[in-house]
Amino acid sequence: MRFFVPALALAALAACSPAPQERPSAPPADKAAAAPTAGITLQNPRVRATLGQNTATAGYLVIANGGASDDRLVAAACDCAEAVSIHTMRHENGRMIMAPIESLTVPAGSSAALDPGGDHLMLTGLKRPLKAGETVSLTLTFANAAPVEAAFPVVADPRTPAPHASH
Ligand SMILES: [Cu+2]
Repeated sequence: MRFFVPALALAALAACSPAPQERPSAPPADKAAAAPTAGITLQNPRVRATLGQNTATAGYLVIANGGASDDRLVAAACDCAEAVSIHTMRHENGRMIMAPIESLTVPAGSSAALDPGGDHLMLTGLKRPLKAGETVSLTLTFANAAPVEAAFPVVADPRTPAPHASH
C-alpha cells in the first residue's frame, strides 16, 4: 500500500507541472508603468585599438532595453570613420566569417551583447589610427528610441573579463 503513495505524488506533480508555463504574459502593472522612462542604455562600450596601418576596427558594448517593446539598432556613426556598420559572425564553409546585418534586435526588458567573436560594430575607413587610452564618440540610431551618443574607450583587448575577474 505504501508504494502507491509516491506514485500518486508523482501523478499529482505531473498534473501540476504545466501550470507555471501557463502564467507568462501579463507583466506586473508597476513594471509596465516604469517601462517608458527606462529606454535604451549602453553598457561597457569599447573599441579595439588599431593594429599597424589597419583602417578598420571593431566596437563592442551591451545595449540594454528597459522599455516595454523590442527595439532595433539600425545604424551607427563615428566622426573617426567613414562608415560604421553592424556585423554578425556566421559559419560559412566551416569557417566563421563577418557579415553585415541590417539591424540588431534589442529585446524588451533584455539586452543585446556585442562581443568579440559575435555581433559587433565595424568601423571602416578610419581617418587616423586609434590608440589605447583615447576615446571616440559613436552615435547609435534605433528604430524606436532616440539616437544615443556615447564615448567608447579605445582598448588593446576588448574581450569581456571573465565573470570571476570582476570580483
Ligand atoms: Cu566586422
